[in-house]
Amino acid sequence: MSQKKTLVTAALPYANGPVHIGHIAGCYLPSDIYVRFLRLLGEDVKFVCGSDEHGVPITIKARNEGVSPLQVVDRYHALMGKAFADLGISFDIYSRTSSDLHKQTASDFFRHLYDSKVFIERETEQYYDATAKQFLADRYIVGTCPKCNHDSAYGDQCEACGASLNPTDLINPRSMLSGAQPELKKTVNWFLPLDAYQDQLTNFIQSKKDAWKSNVYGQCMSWLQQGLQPRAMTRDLDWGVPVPVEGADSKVLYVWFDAPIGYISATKELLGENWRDYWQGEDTRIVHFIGKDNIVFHCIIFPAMLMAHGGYALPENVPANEFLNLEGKKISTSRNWAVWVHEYLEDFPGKMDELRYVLTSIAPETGDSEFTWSDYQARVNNELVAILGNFVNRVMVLYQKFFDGLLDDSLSEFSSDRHQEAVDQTYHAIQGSLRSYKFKQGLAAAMDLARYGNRYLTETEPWKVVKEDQAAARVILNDCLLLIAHLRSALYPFLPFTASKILAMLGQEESSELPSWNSSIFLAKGTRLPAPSLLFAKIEDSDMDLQRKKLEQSTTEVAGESQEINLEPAKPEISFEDFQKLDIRVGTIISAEKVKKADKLLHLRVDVGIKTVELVSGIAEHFSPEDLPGTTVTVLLNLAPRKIRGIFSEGMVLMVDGVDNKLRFLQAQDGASPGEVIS
Ligand code: B3M
Ligand code: ZN
Repeated sequence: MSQKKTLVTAALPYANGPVHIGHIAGCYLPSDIYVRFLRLLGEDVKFVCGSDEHGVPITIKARNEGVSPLQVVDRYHALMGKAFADLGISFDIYSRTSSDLHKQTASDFFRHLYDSKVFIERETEQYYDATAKQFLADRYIVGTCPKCNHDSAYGDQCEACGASLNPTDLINPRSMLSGAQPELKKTVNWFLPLDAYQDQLTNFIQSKKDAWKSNVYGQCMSWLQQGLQPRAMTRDLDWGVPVPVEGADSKVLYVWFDAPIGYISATKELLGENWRDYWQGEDTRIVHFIGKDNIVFHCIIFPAMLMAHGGYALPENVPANEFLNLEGKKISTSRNWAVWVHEYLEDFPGKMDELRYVLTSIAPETGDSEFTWSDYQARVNNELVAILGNFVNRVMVLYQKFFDGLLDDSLSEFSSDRHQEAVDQTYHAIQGSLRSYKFKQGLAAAMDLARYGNRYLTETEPWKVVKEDQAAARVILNDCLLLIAHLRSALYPFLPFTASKILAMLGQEESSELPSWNSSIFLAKGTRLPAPSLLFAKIEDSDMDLQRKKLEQSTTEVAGESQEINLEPAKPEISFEDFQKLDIRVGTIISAEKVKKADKLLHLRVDVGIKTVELVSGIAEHFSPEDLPGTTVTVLLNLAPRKIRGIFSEGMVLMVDGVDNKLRFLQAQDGASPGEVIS
């Protein structure tokens, strides 16, 4: 029988922002540990990933920045690939879904289902922007939330009350692209009849009841219990893989159709024709590492696509993690509340394993968890420095001091079985943990071997023994050297950089070979250990203060969670004549007072050169009246007067309505005098 093959995939991150520690803890670190471990065991494993370069998040980012989607994905693909590599995430390939090979693969896959009459062709009504001449993705439609009246809810969700919406639920919908009111227009799309696979999928998921994590299994069963519905696999968009059907010119594949096929394309790019062994062979196992928000796509929709196609293996496991929070808040790319991997590595050069260690120790394996800088510091100082680093360093220093760092005999076996038992026990525990996707537990088992070493040193006190009996001291320290050599193997999946430092400390050449797992450690007679150096350095309080400050200073607070669009949508076009109708002038506030029984309103008197006007302005929550006299402002003068709380307001003070929810006065650069005109 041929050896079992394993294909490990890690979720393809959207190429719309850099990689942060939440991504790493959720998906990339556990998959990397798993793969490194299988490689140690000599298994036939391939590890694929790449950038997810289609989908609306990319086009929104491009729009916000005023660049093309391709420019966005090129930038982030490079940045993400480098961050992963720098942190030792050892993909066999980091590919991308804008590659021709991928487009062809996804297109062929779709065409196969299309030709096999799998899809339902269905006409639906979708919002269309007649000004921008395109159909609108849900995220491109804003309007008033029917549940809470928030006036800029998105077509798929209201960020204010959290309601999940359909675009047609919105009151007074507007297009983000042109500001125009979108119209409903008929369009044809191709739907995958998930309901037709309901039984097959239920059997598949139920067969995983014991093997899969309970959060993953539970989520799948709840989807199945609600009853599956056909789901559109094409979209009326212009960024994505074109739909390979005649007449479908302005349509692309649904991003969640093409993205998982990205795993297949990446395998093809890596292996050529042999890709089939990992996807279609008898002896293959596929493991998808993902975050919890991707469960349904990997456990229901992608398997349904594979079933519909036929000939593919279904995933053996989908060990999804929960979310990592940061200093008490949800990590957010758009609010810049994140620790970015590339910035971490700039601020803490060489400390890759410190981050890997902490993120594995706190991985959100069974529930959401939290990263704080003080916890990071405590774990590095109290565990990596005080336990692991301390053991290795003590042994190296003593060996140098007593024996000049020279091995006078070859080492391969311990002086006592109890050490071998401790080592065997470590390997066994790590193996058991990692086979069942318990990475924290595996790392803890490896660290226990360092604890064992420390205890052994403390018990035997070779620094005392050496005074009476050199040979006996050497026996103790030789045992310690062997323990350290085993530690290198045991730690390798988790802390690969440390593993190679240890190798050098043992006087061994760095080789391209992997450490051995379980046995056959051999240190040759005559080996000279280099001068001792520290494995880890203490993290100072001042560094942590800097990081906390950096986080606070760089975040941009906006109302609502995880908003990808912070800006108001564009408004419909107006003519120059329309603009010329506005009488906008510089003014100076003369006096300001609160309007009685109105928390938000201030009564202002403003000198606008040609006269003094009375204005009622809704800025009381942002400014104290006593601070305002003398402030230069900009006033729209010819707005029809309105009576507000008994006061005639003769115009409007123009404000900048910041994404940070702050109001700022619009002021002329270098100052200006009352009455001067804005044109
Ligand atoms: N890009 C979602 C995400 O980054 C998506 C994963 C695709 S995996 C095929 O959260
Ligand atoms: Zn709402």
